[in-house]
Amino acid sequence: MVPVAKNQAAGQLTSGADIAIQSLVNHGVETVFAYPGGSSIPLHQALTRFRDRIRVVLPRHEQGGGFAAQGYARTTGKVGVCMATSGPGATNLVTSIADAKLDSIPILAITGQVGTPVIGTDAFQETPIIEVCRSVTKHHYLVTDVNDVARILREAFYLATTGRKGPIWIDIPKNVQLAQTVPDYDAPMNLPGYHVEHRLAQPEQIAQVAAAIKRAKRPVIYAGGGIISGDASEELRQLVRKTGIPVTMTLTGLGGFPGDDPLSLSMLGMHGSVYANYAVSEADLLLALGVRFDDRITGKVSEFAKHGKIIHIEIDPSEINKIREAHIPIVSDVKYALAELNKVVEPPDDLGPWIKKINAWKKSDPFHYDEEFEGILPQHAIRQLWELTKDRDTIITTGVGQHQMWAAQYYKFRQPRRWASSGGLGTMGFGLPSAIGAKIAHPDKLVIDIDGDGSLLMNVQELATCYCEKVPVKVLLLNNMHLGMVVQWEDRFHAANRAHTYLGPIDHPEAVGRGTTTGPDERYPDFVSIARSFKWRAGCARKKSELKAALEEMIDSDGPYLLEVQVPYQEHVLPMIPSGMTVQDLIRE
Ligand SMILES: Cc1ncc(C[n+]2csc(CCOP(=O)(O)OP(=O)(O)O)c2C)c(N)n1
Ligand SMILES: [Mg+2]
Repeated sequence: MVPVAKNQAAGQLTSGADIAIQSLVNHGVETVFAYPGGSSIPLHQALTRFRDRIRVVLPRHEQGGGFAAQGYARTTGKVGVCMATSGPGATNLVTSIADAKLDSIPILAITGQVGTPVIGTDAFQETPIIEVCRSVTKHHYLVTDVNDVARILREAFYLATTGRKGPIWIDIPKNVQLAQTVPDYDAPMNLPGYHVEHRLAQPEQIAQVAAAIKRAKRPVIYAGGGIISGDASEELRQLVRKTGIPVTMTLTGLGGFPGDDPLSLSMLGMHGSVYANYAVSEADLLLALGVRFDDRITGKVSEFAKHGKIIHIEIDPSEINKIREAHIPIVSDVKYALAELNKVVEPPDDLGPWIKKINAWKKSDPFHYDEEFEGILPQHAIRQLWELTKDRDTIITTGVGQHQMWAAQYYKFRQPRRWASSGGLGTMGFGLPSAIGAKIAHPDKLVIDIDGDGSLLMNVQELATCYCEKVPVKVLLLNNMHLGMVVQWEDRFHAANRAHTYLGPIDHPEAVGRGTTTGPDERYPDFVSIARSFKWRAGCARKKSELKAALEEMIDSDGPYLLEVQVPYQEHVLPMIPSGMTVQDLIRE
């Protein structure tokens, strides 16, 4: 039974807007990231009637609201809710929804729409947003009847959180928000063809997997975001305890298994560890768990794990055999499948030689950088941050670029849901707003956005949200004054020809690749002044000797704090397997 809220007596005529917000309350929503406008005013008015149960956070850009909802969802597993008005408000949300789709993050986007009588007339602030978002959502609704609001909200939460999770978009015209009806919050769902409850591994499949593990000589687990979103981290740990099989993780799978465990092979793929890529390439059995064989993982697909038998456990049947054919394909909830497997699995007969080989690779080819470098290298800054925070419950978010890859390499996550980073879409601007959502969900945890200068600038307006909404996140800004990741590709594949990747004034020599030093002394823009004008505390570290104290000051500060660390732009993220290539083409230096 859904409890009837105190401001809605049973059987009472209620507006569509109030029904929508009551439905959020009924589904346990405590925070909504919402930016208002003409078409969503009734929804916002309704939100004020639920002040005691829902906190409304006003982002400074709808994309920021969408990413804040994602930070909330990624670090809790619950549905993140964002809201915007029609037209530009709705289109500003699109990127964050597309981002959630590719990483299977449960998000609910609610938008106001122009009234149904004028839909299709190019009315003021009309965009056919359901047409726009059709292919970047798991499902979407244009609500045309107030009697559908409660049912659709119910379906939306069910769809977002079951099977392969993902974003749902509900577009509610203003007249539907204002229309009244007697709501039925228990109205039956109407989802023909959606039967995720059947996706469970069968006993004979589990037996096949157990037999394959028993026979394996060189097994590797390739664990993805599905381990996190399927809450299967504990089952994965148990499987490793029982079998001794080493684990490599995708970007979105980090924390699914402890990054500093001796059996962790760290990240796999383009910027993954040498040893993870070697291990997968030589494996005779690859256990692919909650993964989708993304091209940043596989490189040249025909060469990927080509000596091994592949077991693919995945909840979305459309991922099975999509990129790489599996010898044992299993459509299942991964938590269930691993729990069943753990009941019967036995360790392979002798993993000794395999583990020895892996340990030799780990020793000869660890992640490394020039520790003697006199300035601050970004890798060094992240390793220091890890040293200083590893024993605290810390959540890390990132922008997209080199700093993101170094964060994935050098910050060792021990627990799931402590890492929020845009994997599939790779969206710059993700770091700061997602940190806001994470901090609101976890006020007691330390939340740090490790960001790049290009990425931070893309949603820099969210500095205001942090200050005004009292959300004390930290930003560790690795400022190289360049779009570092693109610079790296220019250096490697385009003879270092700079093509609009310098973020300073165009008359600087760096703009055409003629800078000789580690970059201009005076950084542009002045991020410390920017942060301070948003009433953040801020500091800057240029010298290696200043770094530790500067990080400590950031970590220990009570309010929002931005630490700019000035780093050179010449550094490359290594190792690197160039796009579409193989482990034989791996670049080390
Ligand atoms: C919205 C968006 N636009 C463009 C890109 C392409 N891109 C990927 S990484 C990158 C550079 C990022 O620069 P910065 O945030 O400073 O990080 P750095 O690589 O310097 O650490 C760019 C432009 C992107 N990923 N997202
Ligand atoms: Mg940069």
